[in-house]
Amino acid sequence: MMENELAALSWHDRKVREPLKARVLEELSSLHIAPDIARSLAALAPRRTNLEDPSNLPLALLIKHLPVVEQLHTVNPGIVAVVGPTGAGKTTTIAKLAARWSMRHGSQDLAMVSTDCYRIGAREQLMTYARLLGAPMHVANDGPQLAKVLQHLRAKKLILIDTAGMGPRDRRLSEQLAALQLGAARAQVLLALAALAEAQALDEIVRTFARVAPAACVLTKVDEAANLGGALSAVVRHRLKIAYLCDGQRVPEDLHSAHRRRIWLVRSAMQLRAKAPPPGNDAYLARQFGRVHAHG
Ligand SMILES: Nc1nc2c(ncn2[C@@H]2O[C@H](COP(=O)(O)OP(=O)(O)OP(=O)(O)O)[C@@H](O)[C@H]2O)c(=O)[nH]1
Ligand SMILES: [Mg+2]
Repeated sequence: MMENELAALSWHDRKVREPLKARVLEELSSLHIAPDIARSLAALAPRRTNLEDPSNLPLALLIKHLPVVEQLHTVNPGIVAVVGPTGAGKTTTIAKLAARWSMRHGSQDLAMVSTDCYRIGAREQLMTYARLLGAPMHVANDGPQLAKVLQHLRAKKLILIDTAGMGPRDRRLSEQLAALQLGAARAQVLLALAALAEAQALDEIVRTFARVAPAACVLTKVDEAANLGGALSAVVRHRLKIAYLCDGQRVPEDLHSAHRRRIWLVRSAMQLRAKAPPPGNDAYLARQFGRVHAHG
């Protein structure tokens, strides 16, 4: 009890002495941003601000430090593999990327590969999109087969590899990631992260898939998330750049460049706050941020 009271006192003191930083902590917490990320962003807050409206500072900091891929108009040519947990939107993202590409360049230089030999219907799903776009679709069951398929497709400018969805604790994941490393070492890996997943789950996913060194992530299901704090915290914590945002099932309309949409993303996080009650009442803030101050 005494500890709580001390934390409350120290949080109150902090609000008086460092109003801007306290404001950042308060505002970011209300967006469900994790305390460690709120703290590290608050540390970057100036003592004074020349912003016309200082209440914009927390969001300005978040927008500034949100890792996004900057030079992205559409997909870069090459080999792109999309990995991630089950149902994160990998195949749909591949369909969106493929459709975007073929709208710009036609489908003659495009191919798709499925390495999903686990889920019934997974290949058919990709095949349906490939047929619609008039692009070839190949399958590969392991690393050597994947290498062979990619060799066969070497003249193509964009090859999109769809992988089987597996959670971070799935024993087969290691096997699948090894096959990808062996068969498609040159592939740029995109990690599909569903924004609606829980903060801790997202964190575990990012840590597990770091093994295949994702170049960036695709934040999917932004339209379905109750709050965006978990997803935003995970990408900032792991400095994982967001390449694309997906906010619906439509192919390809619901795929957007994250760089162009970063302000929109932070605004969406704010709008969601109106719907979901924030955790940031004074007792919560004192517990999270009071003691840090008390310890210096
Ligand atoms: N609302 C919404 N739904 C999406 C989005 N992206 C994908 N979906 C839907 O989510 C479901 C799963 O998408 P898939 O693309 O099959 O996911 P996956 O990661 O390939 O799934 P597995 O291969 O089974 O691991 C489908 O119904 C998609 O239409 C999105 O951004 N928003
Ligand atoms: Mg799939």
